[in-house]
Amino acid sequence: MSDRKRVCIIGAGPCGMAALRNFSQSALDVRPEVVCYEKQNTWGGLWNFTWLTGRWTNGDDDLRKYIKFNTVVRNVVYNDASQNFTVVSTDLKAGVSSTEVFSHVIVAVGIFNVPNKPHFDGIDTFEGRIMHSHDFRDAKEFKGQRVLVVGASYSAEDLAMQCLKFGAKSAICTWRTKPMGFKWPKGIEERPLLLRLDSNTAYFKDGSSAKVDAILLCTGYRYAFPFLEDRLRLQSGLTMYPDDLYKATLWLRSGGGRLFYMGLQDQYFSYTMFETEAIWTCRYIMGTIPGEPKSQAEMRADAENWVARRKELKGPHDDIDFQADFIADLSAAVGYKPEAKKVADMFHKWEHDKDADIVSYRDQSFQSVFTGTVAPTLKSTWWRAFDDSKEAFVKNIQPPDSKSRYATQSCPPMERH
Ligand code: NA7
Repeated sequence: MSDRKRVCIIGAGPCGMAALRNFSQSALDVRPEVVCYEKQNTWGGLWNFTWLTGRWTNGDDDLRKYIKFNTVVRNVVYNDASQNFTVVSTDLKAGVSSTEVFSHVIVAVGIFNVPNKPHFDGIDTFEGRIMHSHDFRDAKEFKGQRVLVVGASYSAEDLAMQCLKFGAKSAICTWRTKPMGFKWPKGIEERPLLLRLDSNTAYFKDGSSAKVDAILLCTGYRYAFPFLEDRLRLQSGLTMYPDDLYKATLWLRSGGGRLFYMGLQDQYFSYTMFETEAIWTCRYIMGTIPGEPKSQAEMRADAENWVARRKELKGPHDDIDFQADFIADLSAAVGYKPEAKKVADMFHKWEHDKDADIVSYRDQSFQSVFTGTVAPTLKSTWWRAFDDSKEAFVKNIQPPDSKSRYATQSCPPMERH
C-alpha cells in the first residue's frame, strides 16, 4: 500500500455523500483516495424515498465515480500490525466478492434500517395487519379501521394522526415509559403498555381492553453493523451521544483511531449534523484540524463529558440544546458556521407548537436563518390536505401577497371528517 491515505466509506446516504463531497472538494495534496460502497443501485439511502431530495442528488452527480453501487460490504477487520483495514465486499450484480485494504473506514449506513419489533403474547395469532412504521406508506389503507399504535415517540404521533386524518375509525397509542400527552383530536387516545392480544382484543396494563383491526409498531430501530468485527462494533443503543466515540464519530475502543461512524445520534438536526460531522471527519483524516489528533486520554475525557451531560437530559428541549451544542463544538473546530443555536430556536418553537396544538403544528411557517427566506404557507391546512404529491403541494402554496390564513383561521377544526 502506498503512503497515500485510502478511505472506505460504507453507505451513500446523506452522511456518506456529505463525506464524499467534502473529500472531493479538498486540496489535492491532502485528498485521500476514496471508495464508497453502496448496496442499493442509487444513492440517498432512506432519504431517496422523497421528492424533496431530488435537487440534492442531482447536484452531486460528479460523485458517482467514487461509488460502487450494488455492492455490499460483508466484512471489515482491523489489522493491528499494519494499522489498516481489510474490507471484503460483494458486487451483487456480478456475484463477485473482492478484498481491499484501506487506511481509514467511515461507517455511514444509517440507523433506521433494522426495525425494532417487540414481541407481545398473542401477536402471532392476531388476525389483522401488523406493520412497523418503517414500512408505512399510505394511511388510506387503514380507513375505517381501529388502529393500535405501539410506541410514544415521533413515529407514533405521526402515524396515529395520519391514520385518523385519512379516515381510520380510531387509534389507541400504547406507551411503555411515558405517554406523549398531546391534546389529541377526538378518535385518538393513549393507554399504558399493551400486555397481550387475544384474537383481535388488546389487553393493556391498566386492566382495560379494546378490539383492534390493525397494529402499527412505532417502536424504533436497532443499530446493525453485522459487517464489522466485534471490537469495532458500537455497543450502545440509540441515544443523543453514543458511548466510546470522540466527537460522536471516532471509535475509541479499537481500530487505531481510524474508524469513524457518522449520523448515529437520535436526530433533530439531521442534514446540518451530517454535514458538520462530514467536514470534521474528512478534515480529521486529512490531518487539517488544528490541535488534532489529541491523545487517547484527552479524547476519552472529552467523550465522557458529553456522555455525562447526555445522562442529565430530561426531554426534547434539553435534547435540542444538547445537539446544538454538539454541532457548535464540532463546527468551531473546523471553522464551519451552521448557526446551530439559531436553528435550535426553531426546533424549540416546533416542539411548543406541537404541545399547543397537535393538529396544526405542521402548518407553521419558518424563516431560514441562512437566506432569510420565509417558507410559504399553504392554502389548505395539513389536516385538510389529502394529496402528498409534489404537484398538489405546489398548487397548495399560498400566493405571497395574500393574507395568511392564520389571520382568519388561527385554530384548524378538530372534528373528524
Ligand atoms: P423512537 O424515537 O426510537 O421511539 C421508539 C418508541 O417505541 C419509544 O416510545 C419506545 O418507548 C417505544 N418502544 C420501543 N420498544 C418498545 C416495547 N417493547 N414496547 C413498547 N414500546 C416500545 O422511534 P421513532 O420511529 O418514533 O422515531 C425515529 C426517529 O425519528 C427518532 O430517532 C428521531 O430521530 C426522529 P420507550 O420510550 O423506550 O419506553
